[in-house]
Amino acid sequence: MTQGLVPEGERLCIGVLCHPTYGGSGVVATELALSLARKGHEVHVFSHEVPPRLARSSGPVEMHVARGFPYPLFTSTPHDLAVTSKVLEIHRLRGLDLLHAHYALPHAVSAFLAREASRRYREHAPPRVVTTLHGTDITLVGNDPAYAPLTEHALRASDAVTAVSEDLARRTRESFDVEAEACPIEVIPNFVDCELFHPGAGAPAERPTLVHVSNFRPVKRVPWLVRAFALAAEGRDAQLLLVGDGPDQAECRRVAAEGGVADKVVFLGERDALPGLLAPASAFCLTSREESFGLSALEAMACGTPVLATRVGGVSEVVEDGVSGLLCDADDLEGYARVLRRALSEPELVDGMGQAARTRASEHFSFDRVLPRYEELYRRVLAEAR
Ligand code: GMT
Repeated sequence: MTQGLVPEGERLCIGVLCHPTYGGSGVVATELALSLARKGHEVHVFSHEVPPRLARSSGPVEMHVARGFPYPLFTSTPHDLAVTSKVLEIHRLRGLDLLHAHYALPHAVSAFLAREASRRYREHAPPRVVTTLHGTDITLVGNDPAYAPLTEHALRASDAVTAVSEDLARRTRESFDVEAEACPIEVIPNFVDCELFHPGAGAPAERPTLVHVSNFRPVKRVPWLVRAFALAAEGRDAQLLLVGDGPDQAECRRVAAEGGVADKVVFLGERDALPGLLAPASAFCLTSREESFGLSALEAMACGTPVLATRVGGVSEVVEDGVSGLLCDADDLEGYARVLRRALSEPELVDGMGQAARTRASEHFSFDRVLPRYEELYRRVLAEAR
């Protein structure tokens, strides 16, 4: 076993497994894959669809879309098996040094299975497995009794595990027996492209504007945000832009109508042009019940837009209360409405916090700061196997 790192100049062959959604884990996986490829590594992305951020990029990664096929015996099509099988096929041809699984389920399991299955190939050493935990893969899905034993096994069997915040690492240790293992959970925060997400993007807003971006799942509590906005916007010229789509969208429309703000809440649906929507806003709103990090909040901060959020999970590791945004208890609807009112009526406060937000994003979470931490981890994990 070698101590230290695989040399910096060595070109690595990396497989990235991720969900092809607008959600943050797919964004982080895609941006990481693209930057590694731009640095000269051979990068293969595996998923059952092309992740949206990759679809609109001309970056030099190889995308492998692997889908199962419907068969009457299956209640649902097992795309995960097709993805795992594709990883094996590419490994045999190209010799993947490392598999980076984003979101524990099913990807850490797929990567583990691919690594074990590849042991019988003689052409290449089995790939090492790095798993990155993103949030609900631990807090809502992975720790559910339906999956917990397999999640725990996949974490223990990974050659390294990272979490996107200290809070998520702590919750993983609380939920699973992983601390005894040789590979402790390393915290590597999410990152943002501060050139793409920058202040001044987009046309100036015509009225005081709040913005929210998510997949409208119940954990995001977007109807709660609309309720607070209805309290805050009464008698004011203001609008709430809702970007994204998902199961709670219809409920949001109902709450907006009930609260008398249907004409002040704009449903934009899924959009790619985020900087132009985030930068002109007075503030970004995030009212989740659980949030391991809040990548969309970080993207807003990089645009110089302060964040008004509930104090949950790892959010306070990203947004400093009173400096780059304002935080509020998750069950305090009136308190959150007061925070919204301040953002809508105190432009100096918004400007100051917006500048602080941009500084925090670029000094702590820029691409250039975080990417080398993943590369160093890869080289360490590979050196351990040699
Ligand atoms: O759980 C989700 O909302 C999906 C997941 C994803 O795929 O985007 O989001 C999690 O990962 C993001 C990227 O690391 C984090 O920024 C989000 O905070 C996290 N979501 C939650 O913890 C609710």
